Amino acid sequence: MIRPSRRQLIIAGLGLGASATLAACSGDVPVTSRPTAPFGLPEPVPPSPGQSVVSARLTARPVTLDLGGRTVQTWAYGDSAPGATLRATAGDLLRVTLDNQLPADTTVHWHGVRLRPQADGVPGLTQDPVRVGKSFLYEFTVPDPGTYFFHPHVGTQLDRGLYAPLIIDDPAEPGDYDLEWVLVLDDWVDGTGTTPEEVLEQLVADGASGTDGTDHGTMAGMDHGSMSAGRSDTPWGTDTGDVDYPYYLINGRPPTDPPVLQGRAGQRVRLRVISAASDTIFTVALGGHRMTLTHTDGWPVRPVQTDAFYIGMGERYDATVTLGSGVFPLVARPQGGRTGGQGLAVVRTATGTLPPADVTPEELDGKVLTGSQLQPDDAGRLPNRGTDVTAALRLGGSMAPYVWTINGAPYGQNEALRVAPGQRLRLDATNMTMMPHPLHLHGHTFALPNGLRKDTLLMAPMESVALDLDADNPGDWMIHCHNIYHAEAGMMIDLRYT
Ligand SMILES: [Cu+2]
Repeated sequence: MIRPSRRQLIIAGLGLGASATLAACSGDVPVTSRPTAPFGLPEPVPPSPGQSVVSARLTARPVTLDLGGRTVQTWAYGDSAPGATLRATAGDLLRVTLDNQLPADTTVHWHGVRLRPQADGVPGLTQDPVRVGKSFLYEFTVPDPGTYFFHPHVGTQLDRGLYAPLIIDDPAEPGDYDLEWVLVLDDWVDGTGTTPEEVLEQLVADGASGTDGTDHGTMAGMDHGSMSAGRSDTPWGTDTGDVDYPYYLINGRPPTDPPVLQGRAGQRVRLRVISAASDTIFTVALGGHRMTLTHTDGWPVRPVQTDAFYIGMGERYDATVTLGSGVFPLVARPQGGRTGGQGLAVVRTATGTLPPADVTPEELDGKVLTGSQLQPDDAGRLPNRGTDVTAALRLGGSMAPYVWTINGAPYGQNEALRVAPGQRLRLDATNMTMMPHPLHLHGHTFALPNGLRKDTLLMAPMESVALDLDADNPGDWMIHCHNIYHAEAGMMIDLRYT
């Protein structure tokens, strides 16, 4: 399962040596443990005058899923992965009861939403874990329209089937499209002879033994032949992930049994593309079409046409397309030398045969955009003002030992970043490794140097970028890599208000 031919990562930070050696000597799993303060129940939130309330119930439970003829045991919200889409309008109050029917503690994190900290779903930081058989009420106002999703913030649970879209409609939305398709991308391993927890244990064990990853065999019986690893000129380097997944899914379906999206030629479609992947960067393209990117992470951008775009773990992109006549592959091609094929959905506006599972739309070799190349719409910019305080954010780590760090130490050993209410904080973020990392910020957005706001930014190997955030949401928050294995192996840090 772990990739057979991987090699060492570069440790560029001198400060890394200490913690890495520590973990190697102790032989401990370098997964961080958080203090367990008793948080009790969050204060109830009465709706403000005129505020609409959207209530929902979310049952996290073990399920059996059919991946195109192969059944897997996993955990999901409700009966399916992704779970049912939760939908509200900007300004609404959400009241979502999580019913934990899993055999493990869990929480829900509302990824990208600028919500009150009590609802952010980080056990030990914002709430107690929701115990087996218990429930928890998440109450929060959703201030910003956009494409979001939710998932647990416990261990590697995200890499099971525990995720679902959260769509926040814009009351001022011009609605200049006929159809809307929500597409959730995922890399899948759970129930194929291993679990995400075992994958992490294996990564840690391989790292501790100093060996390169070993191929633990069996690739789930799918053979897509030797698909090209993709372009050689991507910004992400050759080493983009740690796990060679047997399946890549779109809306829970494998490419041998893809979801079919029905439309009519000439219709305008809004695509809302969400990456629920744990360890995979995808290139997304729709054969026979150019897409116009309109939003990333919920924020509007100056519309730009492209053949394809990259999407990292936790990122979201909205695009519009005008449908042609025929049957078209929508492909999510994993970056790096993955063997498990690709994600596929089929767009159908006329009769015709389905594309093969390993179809390669020529758009994959065309213009491919990434988030940092987009220009913000003026409505989405942070107001112009100076920086009050600056902090470094250095991403480091290695495969052997399997320890990932921020500011020279894994989570629990690194020092929280601090900010006072009302300050503008500049994060001088540097990726000191040869892997890309999707950097995710809770409860806020960060603005790139061009003003574009995002909550999840894919940082290329050795990339540096200045990220500004306005400290307008007091509480205790996290900044972390959204590669779930990196996060669990330490690539997280707290952001605390003073
Ligand atoms: Cu990472």
